Amino acid sequence: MHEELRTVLASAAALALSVSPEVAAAQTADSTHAHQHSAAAPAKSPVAWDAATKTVTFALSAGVFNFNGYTNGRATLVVPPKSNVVMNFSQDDGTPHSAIIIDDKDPMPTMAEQPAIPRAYTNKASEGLPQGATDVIRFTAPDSGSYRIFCGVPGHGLSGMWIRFKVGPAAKEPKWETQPAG
Ligand SMILES: [Cu+2]
Repeated sequence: MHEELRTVLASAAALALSVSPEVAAAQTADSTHAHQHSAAAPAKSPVAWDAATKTVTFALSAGVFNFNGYTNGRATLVVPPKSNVVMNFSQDDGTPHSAIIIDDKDPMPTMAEQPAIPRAYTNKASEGLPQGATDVIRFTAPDSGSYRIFCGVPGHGLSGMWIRFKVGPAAKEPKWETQPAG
């Protein structure tokens, strides 16, 4: 091996060594912080209600194969009949994810098919949106019904990436109900 090449390789290796531990430490610090934050401050409600316009605004975050930290139907968004639903979707995970409203029934589909409510899905419902992407889902709630907010990327919903969406015939305002993982 030429001496010059050897030197270049050695400094490349040194650079890699000098950078990686910092990056690793930063990532560890970030994830530690995120865990402490969610443990210390149980999520404030992601739902807001404007009674004058009957509008439900819901912050829907795609996490690591979960929505707002919940999987397998352990969180439910309940909305009043005929309310205007605005879901602000944010894709906060490194794996592509999407959201689509499907019927509350088993067996679930493998991936996104037709939404159970017209227009109730994100862009790229089957392919998934990349990390950092946002989308707004807008639709009018029906009179009643039980649904699931499901990730349409193949296999994600079946692996647990879904929560519940219900139209409560007697609901006067939206509610966000959660249960512990188990
Ligand atoms: Cu997904």
